[in-house]
Amino acid sequence: MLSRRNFLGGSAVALASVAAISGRVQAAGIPEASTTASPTMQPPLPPRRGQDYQPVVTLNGWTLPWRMNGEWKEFHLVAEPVTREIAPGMTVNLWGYNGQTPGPTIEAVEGDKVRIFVTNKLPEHTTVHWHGMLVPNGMDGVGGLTQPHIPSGKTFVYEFLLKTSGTFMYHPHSDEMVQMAMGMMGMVVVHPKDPQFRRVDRDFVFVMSSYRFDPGTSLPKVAEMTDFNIWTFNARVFPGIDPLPVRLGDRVRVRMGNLTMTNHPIHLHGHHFSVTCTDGGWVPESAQWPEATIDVPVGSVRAFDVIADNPGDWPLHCHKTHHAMNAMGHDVANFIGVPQRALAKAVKSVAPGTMAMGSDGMADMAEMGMPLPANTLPMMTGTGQFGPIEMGGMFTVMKIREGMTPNNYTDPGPYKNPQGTVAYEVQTNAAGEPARQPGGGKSPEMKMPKQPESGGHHDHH
Ligand SMILES: [Cu+2]
Repeated sequence: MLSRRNFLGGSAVALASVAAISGRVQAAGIPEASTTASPTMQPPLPPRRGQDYQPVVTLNGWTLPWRMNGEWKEFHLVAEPVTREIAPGMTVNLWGYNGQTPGPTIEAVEGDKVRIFVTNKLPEHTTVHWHGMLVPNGMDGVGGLTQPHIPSGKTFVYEFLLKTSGTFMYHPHSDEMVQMAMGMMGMVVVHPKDPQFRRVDRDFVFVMSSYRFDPGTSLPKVAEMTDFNIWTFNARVFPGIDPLPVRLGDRVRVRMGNLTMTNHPIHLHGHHFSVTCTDGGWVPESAQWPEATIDVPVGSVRAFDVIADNPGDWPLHCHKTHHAMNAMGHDVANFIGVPQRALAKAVKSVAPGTMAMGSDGMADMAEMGMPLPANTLPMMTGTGQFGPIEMGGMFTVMKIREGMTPNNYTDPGPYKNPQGTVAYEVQTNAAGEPARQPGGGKSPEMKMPKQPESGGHHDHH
């Protein structure tokens, strides 16, 4: 069974007495903790040895390097305060692992024995829970219940055998409300032992998190339970979220964890896909059905597989409109249908904070006299090749292109639509009315079915 024999790099001497281990020797036995503070997507980490697999790419993130120690795959997580750029223009103070939040993706293979060192550099105790993973009870990371909390400044070790492949998450079960609201989370991807099982060409992963930042501040309100205003994929919002560059014809997997306090219906344009994996394991093919939107419940993982057979720039986003936008007040008055330029000006003079909607879009809020406080983001933003995109939050783009080289994840730029395949403007008549078929619109010839005088049911013939 799993033993601690290899804790000091396989030295049998170490067995003599645990008490004899000096801090220095113990430190030498701990793998170096890699760290990065960059929100730039790091290249996938291919397996150097052991079973072959297609490594995942973490949006605006990275995979934690490991080392082999005998038959153990060793990782080192460091829980610590971090800064995170949510998108250019907004940088916040959060907690995370190894230099950023979310923590690095932990990637391994079914059947691996993993040893994960966790060093706590937070100002309070913590633990790491391995969400969805089939571990011995004492490795489950529930502070007080399955282990003592890891005190500030201490290092604990988790050791377990990866019994099943799939997509999982990690987060504290220790002052959970505060620590998860502060961004303590990450993803675990366990590849199947059989490299051909459900193999894909590109494999993306991210975790969804939400925060309440009052505009102009850089610390989230950790006691907020419902009224969040920053909705993220991997602690980034559009247009700060990496696109998903894909080669035309690739089989693509997108693995999504949800550690926010509400569900997210994630929608991919231009394709149909199937959910192939949850945090409970692989979905049998006989149980899959085609979808264009998949709801990711709270505390769950959903992964879908899609054949990228439709070239273009396809949004991948949460379908709750307030999750595809950024901070700022949402309780703005609605004057849609009223000529707004003049009205907005007049109303704003007596009611500051009022803004026009439904006449000019939200792209030019600054022009409409809505100055942004420091360190926040426009509610709807981003620019595409045809103009403002007017989105924020949980929104990114799958960019499907012919002939992209495998393992190239650089942004290919805007899609060059073939001639004649873009929605276009038509000429209208002098009155400004679009041309309609004769009789259209007024429908004088159209007869409505006669309602029986007495009401009740319709008369069908
Ligand atoms: Cu959502």
